[in-house]
Amino acid sequence: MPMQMGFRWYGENNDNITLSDIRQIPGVSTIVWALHDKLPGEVWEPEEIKSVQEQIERYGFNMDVVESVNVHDDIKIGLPSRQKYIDNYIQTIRNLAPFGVKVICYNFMPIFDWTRSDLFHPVGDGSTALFYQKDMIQDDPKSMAAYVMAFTEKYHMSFPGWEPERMAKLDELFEAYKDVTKEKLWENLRYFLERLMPVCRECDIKMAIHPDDPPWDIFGLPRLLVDDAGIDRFLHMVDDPYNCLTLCSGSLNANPANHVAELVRKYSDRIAFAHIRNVKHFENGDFREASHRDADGDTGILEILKAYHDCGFEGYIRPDHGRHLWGEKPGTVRPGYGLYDRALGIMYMLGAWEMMDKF
Ligand code: DNO
Repeated sequence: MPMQMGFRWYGENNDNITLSDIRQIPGVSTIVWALHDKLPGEVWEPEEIKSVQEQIERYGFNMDVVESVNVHDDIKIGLPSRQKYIDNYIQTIRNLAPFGVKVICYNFMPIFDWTRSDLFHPVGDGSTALFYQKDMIQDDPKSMAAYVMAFTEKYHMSFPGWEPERMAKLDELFEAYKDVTKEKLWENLRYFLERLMPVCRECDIKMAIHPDDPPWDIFGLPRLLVDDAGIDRFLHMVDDPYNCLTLCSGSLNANPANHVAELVRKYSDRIAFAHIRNVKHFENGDFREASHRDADGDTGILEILKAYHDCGFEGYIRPDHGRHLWGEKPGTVRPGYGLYDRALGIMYMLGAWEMMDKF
């Protein structure tokens, strides 16, 4: 079986892109989906999942990949109340299984998910892209959160991991995380996964952790999945074929010292889901997201695709963030998740892949 191409979709009334739009991109078989109105820790109910299934299957897609079932902070912090949230997570896994879900993408980043300082940064050719200005993301989490929340309010869209309900309690969250050292966070991750693994085996669902984006500590909060050593530790810590990776090339490559193609070759048997994103580095440590074409960034997209191909990768893959093109602007598009650049990315990836298949 070849690798399976996916496209992230935020759901009906939550995404300007429709399933009918996605249907017109050649080669897509999987909708990468989630119940975006669920807060971390809530159970996903079968009837809620079923209504998404009806929408997705009507267009001939499968719903094999969920991105994400987010993890409640109490699990990451290691509070006694984590037991309830782990039970809820397990119930969600059980509820997803009958719908054919095979992979759950999630992350274990404290407080914030992916972090950027500019969501619509001019690229120079008329398009815009996500941008990270290193000196703006040092010691002022509140202004960072205020920037994202202002966007959220103005355009009536919330981002997973940046739920307004959580951001409103930022002081409390920082206080709750204050004793969570890197080692404690590792321990809490291990505790969580060890409880999930028997259920994952029973349900045939892989847990695929997303690396930390960017791959370094921010605002004094520890981050774990940042490099080869972190990935190696993670996979050995819970050495189970259902404990897998979402290998996100762009997240990892924001640190130019990470060599993603080598990581693919080393860990291919534990990669359930591949995110392909290109990144352009600047000398001062800033970075901007780029088109998928190899030459447009510094991530080594072709080398990474070659590594997946050589390893006989049969998992799921999706274009990750793209630029905003052809009239896509704040209010009409989710930052990083426009239609056009991701569709171009798919064609680029499929072109490279089919060339390797045939010749
Ligand atoms: C950003 C995404 C992440 C990812 C989560 C997975 O666009 O790659 O937000 O979905 O970290 O839990």
